[in-house]
Amino acid sequence: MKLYDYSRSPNARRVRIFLAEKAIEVPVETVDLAHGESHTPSFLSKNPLGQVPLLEFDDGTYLAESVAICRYFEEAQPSPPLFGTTARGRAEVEMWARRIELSLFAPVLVVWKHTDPSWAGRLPQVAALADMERARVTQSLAILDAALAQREFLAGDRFSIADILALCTIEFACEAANIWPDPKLEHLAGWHEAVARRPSARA
Ligand SMILES: N[C@@H](CCC(=O)N[C@@H](CS)C(=O)NCC(=O)O)C(=O)O
Repeated sequence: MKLYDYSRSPNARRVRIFLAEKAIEVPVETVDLAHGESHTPSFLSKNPLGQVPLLEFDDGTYLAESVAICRYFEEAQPSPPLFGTTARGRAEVEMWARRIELSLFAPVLVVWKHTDPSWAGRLPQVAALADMERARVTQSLAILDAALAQREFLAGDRFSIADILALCTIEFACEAANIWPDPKLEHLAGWHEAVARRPSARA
């Protein structure tokens, strides 16, 4: 088994943190996204989307999509559980994971692509679109803060993949899109401090 990875990829980091939480070690091969290595014919034959993370199995087959890769490891090694433990708990994790993907990560990506100089030659950057999506990010962060006023972790009293997705997204938003959570969101700040202190967050 092998994990195709790139250190600066927020999606690949999700898998690295997930594996660290479960203390699973998988050999890693770095794909240098900055130099287009995910778009070589060789890599595209593994993942036609040209993206990491990508998991290679020993039989020569592949699994893409960060959450699907995490799901595979959850089933292969259920402990500690990171996708919830009860019918309601699993559904809560799914709800928050969807919200992070669609209402936080997606707009962060738009802001990044429409403001970062590295994208300038690749698409027509639209400042108004970036502003609109930045407002969506602000709204989503406030929703997370309100949720975290009620509980220790996003989906309840247990750390889950929803927290991993939120952590990777928020730190990517700061580093890549220059969006910093308002310090007045004190529940979000407290949660961030706690999850960033977990050893897995260094992954
Ligand atoms: N939905 C995919 C997204 C994967 C993705 O967008 N990966 C980025 C790095 S964060 C990538 O490989 N980009 C290279 C490219 O698209 O050329 C997942 O969750 O794994």
